[in-house]
Amino acid sequence: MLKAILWDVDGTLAETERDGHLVAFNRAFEALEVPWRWSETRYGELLAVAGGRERLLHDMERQLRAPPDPERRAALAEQIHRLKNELYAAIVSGGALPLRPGVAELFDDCARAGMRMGIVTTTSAANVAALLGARLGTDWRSKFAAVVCAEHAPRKKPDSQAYLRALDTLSLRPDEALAIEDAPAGVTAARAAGVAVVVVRSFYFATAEVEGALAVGPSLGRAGLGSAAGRNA
Ligand code: XBP
Repeated sequence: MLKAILWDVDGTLAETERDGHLVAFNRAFEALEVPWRWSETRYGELLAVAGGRERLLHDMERQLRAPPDPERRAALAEQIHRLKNELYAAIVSGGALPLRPGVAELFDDCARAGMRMGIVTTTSAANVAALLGARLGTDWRSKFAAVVCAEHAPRKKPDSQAYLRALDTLSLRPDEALAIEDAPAGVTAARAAGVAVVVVRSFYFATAEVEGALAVGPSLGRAGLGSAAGRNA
């Protein structure tokens, strides 16, 4: 029996990657006079690496103008990432990132039905608080029975750690939860924890190959009904 919905954050609740993190990364590069920018396309490639700081370090391996010394690179990645998160918080608190279609409705349906909800993400607790505080108000945390972020599960998706942690917090068996994800790494993470997954395609993973999902659809909105499992449409 289904007892909880486990929500991924970035790309699933809102288009945070394209409209939030990418914009904030480029603003941070500019503010810190870092001599490169990320295009929408390049950021899409970099999303194969989970975690903003890890993504920066990965990109620096091919940036000719990145510091050659590993320690200086790590320090620069740290500095950019910290500022990126401040700028991201400013973007979301400014109201620029609406929830995707159907998300608020499903939050309400779950509340009415007494269905518990959890957040399972590889982004930081501060980024989750910024987004959900802006969209749901200051008592957003009370709507979720578990909130698992990068700080609680440092082994990022596709590792199953965040999902296992959420199941543990909720005292649930994997077959009592359903994950909602947008990215293949998230699907792998949920499946590795034994949790079934529904995929709502986001901007960056619109055509990505997805394996093992229960259903794949364009959004949770009523106008766009999901396809049956395996069709990947
Ligand atoms: C998405 C991520 C994150 C964000 C950026 O996580 O991989 O790294 O892109 O956030 P999820 P940080 O899909 O699990 O929500 O800069 O805090 O890593």
